[in-house]
Amino acid sequence: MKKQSLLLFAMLMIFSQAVLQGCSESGANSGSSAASTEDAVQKIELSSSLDENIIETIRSNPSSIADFFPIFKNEVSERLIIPFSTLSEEELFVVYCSIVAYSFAPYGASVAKELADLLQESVLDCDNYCYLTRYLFIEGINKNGMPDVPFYFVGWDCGAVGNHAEIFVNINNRSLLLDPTIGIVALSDFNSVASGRYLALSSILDLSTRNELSDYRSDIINSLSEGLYKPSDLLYFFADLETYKNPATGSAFWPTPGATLCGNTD
Ligand SMILES: [Ca+2]
Repeated sequence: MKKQSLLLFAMLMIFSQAVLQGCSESGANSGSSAASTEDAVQKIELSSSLDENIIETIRSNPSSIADFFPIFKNEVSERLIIPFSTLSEEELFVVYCSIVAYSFAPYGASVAKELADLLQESVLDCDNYCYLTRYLFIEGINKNGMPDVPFYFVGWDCGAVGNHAEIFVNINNRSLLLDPTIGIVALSDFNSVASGRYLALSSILDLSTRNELSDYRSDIINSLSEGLYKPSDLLYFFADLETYKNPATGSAFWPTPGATLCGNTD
């Protein structure tokens, strides 16, 4: 009996990790309007601030992200238009950390959670990009003296964007959505996204540099702009990195609509 209980516990933990770490595209919309709606998204092709030597320097010395931030600021500041041209220094730094995390590795299955492991991964997926964004931000502010700000790690499942992780950051009463898996940022808050409010395409900034996941990127942009996220898509909402990395229970026990109603946890 004891062995059976242990086996069941082990299976639940493995299953819950799979749910937490997954980034399925299966639930994504195949909206044909996505290609046309992307035209209004602010798209900036970054080059100098994501130079390969810079990324490798940050990989070997993460706190150096603070030193390279001015290059990013110079590259985007003249090109951003309303509303992104109003981003503060702190908001721009959060955006920079998310796009550096995006730049570290292409998309693929990963279970890494610690900074040293994340830095060496050859591929990353949604939750790992979120961990890395937070780590890089902490490394950066410890060096440049910027204030810490709340990061909210949000997981969705079974809805418009499938199994996916994103970050909401609140700075001076304004919220940014960071999606380092696909290299986009949106000026929106959790309640607006979760309740399916329409979002102006001009409030979405595309800083992606890879062609991978282009259909999924279009699906997420379409889901944000058309208000296709639903409260019942919520799988998790973690307010700190450590709890996000090591939840008190496996996802099969989470009292959220995404965990309770989604077929993944049956
Ligand atoms: Ca993962």
